[in-house]
Amino acid sequence: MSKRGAFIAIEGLDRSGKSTQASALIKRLEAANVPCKHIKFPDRTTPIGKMIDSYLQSKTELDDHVIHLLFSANRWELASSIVKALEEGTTVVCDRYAFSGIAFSAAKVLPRETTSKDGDSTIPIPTHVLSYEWCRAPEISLPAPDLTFLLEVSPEKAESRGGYGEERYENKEVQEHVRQVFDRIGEEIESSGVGKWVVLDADLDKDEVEQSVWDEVKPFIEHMGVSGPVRK
Ligand code: T5A
Ligand code: NA
Repeated sequence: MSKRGAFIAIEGLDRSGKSTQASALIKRLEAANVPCKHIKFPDRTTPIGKMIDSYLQSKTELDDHVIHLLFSANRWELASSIVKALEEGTTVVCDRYAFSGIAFSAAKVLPRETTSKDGDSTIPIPTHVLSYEWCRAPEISLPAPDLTFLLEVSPEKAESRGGYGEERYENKEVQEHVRQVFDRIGEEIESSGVGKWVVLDADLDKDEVEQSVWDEVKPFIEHMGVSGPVRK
């Protein structure tokens, strides 16, 4: 049986350079004659994607449960084509995936924080709108990445990069909550053994990050290869 393609996801906070790195990785794979395909979520071109786009630009309001399910449905629209490509031997590079879906939704907190009294100081307790488990449920059984990069960017660097702040989740508080959920997801992936989770410092120059990505991907594709069925 011929080798299947690798499923590689690039995740991270807003403006961490995911799209830049996904494109760079595709170029490197093409140069190495590895059959590959570049996909991105949200895919704003489908009817569901258009609803997501309108929500992200704050042109429409949607219940938090509804937008979460739309993001997930947007992935399910492409799920069978991802499996098909992998089985045909094509490596798929995915710019954001289910981990963004879980992290951004589970990070949502009510604007009014509950407080608890500790001596003289009041400690804010964030009240989450959607539970982690609820956010994870619709993502179960989607094809699972073999390798996921989490690009870590500092708030200062993210803000200095073009266009930051134009869309709904692009503010410091949301991003900090998202960072915490990404850490939890990374721990779960590492302990489950399904797929590899690699955290990279995305404050560095584009070229340095690109090299770090390639240093992980190259041996993965050449030596370890990807065997067995697509994992879910
Ligand atoms: N979302 C997404 C959910 O809530 N649920 C979901 O299920 C999914 C999939 C839009 C929002 O949707 C949320 C998360 C998001 O808030 P998106 O369409 O992926 O998601 O967002 P984009 O705006 O396309 O992408 P980002 O803002 O996340 O940016 P990227 O892709 O991380 O960054 P990139 O590569 O476009 O770079 C941004 C700028 O920085 C420069 C680039 O040249 C560019 O100008 N740059 C660097 N500069 C210096 N040093 C580096 N290392 C650099 N890397 C990039
Ligand atoms: Na992007």
